[in-house]
Amino acid sequence: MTNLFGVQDGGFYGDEGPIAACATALAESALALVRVSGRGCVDLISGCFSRPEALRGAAGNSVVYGWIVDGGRRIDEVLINVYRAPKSYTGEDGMDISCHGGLAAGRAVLQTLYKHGFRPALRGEFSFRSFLNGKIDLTRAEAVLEMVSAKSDKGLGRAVSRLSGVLEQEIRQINKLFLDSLTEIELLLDYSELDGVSADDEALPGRAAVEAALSRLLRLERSYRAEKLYRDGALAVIAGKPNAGKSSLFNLLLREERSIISEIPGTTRDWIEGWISIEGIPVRLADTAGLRESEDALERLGMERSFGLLDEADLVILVLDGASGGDEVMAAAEDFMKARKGASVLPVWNKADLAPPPHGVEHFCAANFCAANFCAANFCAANFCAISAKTGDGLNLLYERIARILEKTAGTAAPDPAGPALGSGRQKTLIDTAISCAENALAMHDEGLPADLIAPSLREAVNCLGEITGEVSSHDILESMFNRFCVGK
Ligand SMILES: Nc1nc2c(ncn2[C@@H]2O[C@H](COP(=O)(O)OP(=O)(O)OP(=O)(O)O)[C@@H](O)[C@H]2O)c(=O)[nH]1
Ligand SMILES: [Mg+2]
Repeated sequence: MTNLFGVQDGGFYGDEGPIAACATALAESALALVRVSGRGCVDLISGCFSRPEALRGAAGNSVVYGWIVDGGRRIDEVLINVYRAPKSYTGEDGMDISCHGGLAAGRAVLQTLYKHGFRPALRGEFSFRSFLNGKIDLTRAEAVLEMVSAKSDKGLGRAVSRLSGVLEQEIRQINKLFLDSLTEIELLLDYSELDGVSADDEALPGRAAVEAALSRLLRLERSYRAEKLYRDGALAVIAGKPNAGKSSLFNLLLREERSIISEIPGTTRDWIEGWISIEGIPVRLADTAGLRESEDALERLGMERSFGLLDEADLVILVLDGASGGDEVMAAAEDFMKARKGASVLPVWNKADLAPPPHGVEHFCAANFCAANFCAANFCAANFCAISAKTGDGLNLLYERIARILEKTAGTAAPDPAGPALGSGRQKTLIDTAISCAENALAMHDEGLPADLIAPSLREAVNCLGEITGEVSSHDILESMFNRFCVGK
């Protein structure tokens, strides 16, 4: 049979043949889950199951106990969840086989299934079948992918919102606005033909609908930066002079003794990094070598690497040694800000347990630095944050400041978590094109062009939105998308 991609073979996306894969990691664990789906899968498993009749007679959404067997040999003691089409993830008959965890058991069960007529599932093939059978649209399929790779609670929450169809509904509603406008244009054109009225004399039918669609598209487009921040995270680099307490702060934020801390200046050479979550934002945090004039070749190499990271940083956490005195701290901050103009910098007054910052340090900062006219955008917006990396005092304020600056840099302040938002670069590209189409249509109308010349732009917008949900999609786009899933999903 020819499958969806025109291939005369069972082993490709789009056929309905029986497939099997391990849905959990093949590693030491209590349980492993082997998932199967496709035409005839219940009969095939019955051929290697200790209680074939119980399995064949099992209703959908029921559990059957028994052994996977190969000839006379027992392979594993399992529980099988049976699903009957269309009430399953894929929309086909399917089963989830709970077997013993670990490398050997899952593999042995899979090998037995392959011997009995299953083929290994391709990446994302279960989700692909779910899409083909109309169980999920493409935005929901992408949300599945996001859930698997979510790094924080907020990232997960947003993926769940897309999985529940919030984005899909918004896209369909916007699409309807374009379609309403197109219907009105077509009516006008038909009417013009009949009555000899020129279409160019008329106002653009459904202009208000196109304007409403455009404003909703622009809202979606803006949502993407926030989504990217919560999904992919940001790079925050801890920098400052040697001995300022950078590694102490790094360890404190990471909650583990990862970096070496010592009173000897120049302790950290190579940069070290780890992931943390700050108010739901995944943050890749890096500790770097202290910045100073040095003759030591290794230390200089370390500093060069620090500079490389600073160039990439979304935020620099500039650690200043409060114990060195107010003038010294301000001079160090000023030097850094001058050297890194335009960077997003959060100055941190460390060692506040030894030397608390002067009263009203925020005002102090504004007075000194804005007047100096080099830090208006970043520095004063952030202000000093006083902490002690030794006692942990001031940490909550630091978390809050980091989150606000990252949100500000991403151009989003606390986006509505329940509202529709884009979740992938693919969706963003298509939304951008739909926006251009809507803008073109309105501009053409402003120039007085007739409705029949404007209609193609609106049709293109409709196509873009259809591609987002998957109503309009070429096979290679689908294949490349589902290829990014893990096997078993
Ligand atoms: N009292 C006090 N001591 C601190 C604080 N933060 C760091 N220290 C001490 O300052 C010294 C230097 O700390 P590190 O964290 O190694 O400093 P660093 O900036 O990473 O130094 P380099 O890696 O050499 O660039 C250590 O002796 C720390 O215990 C603080 O908030 N209070
Ligand atoms: Mg260090």
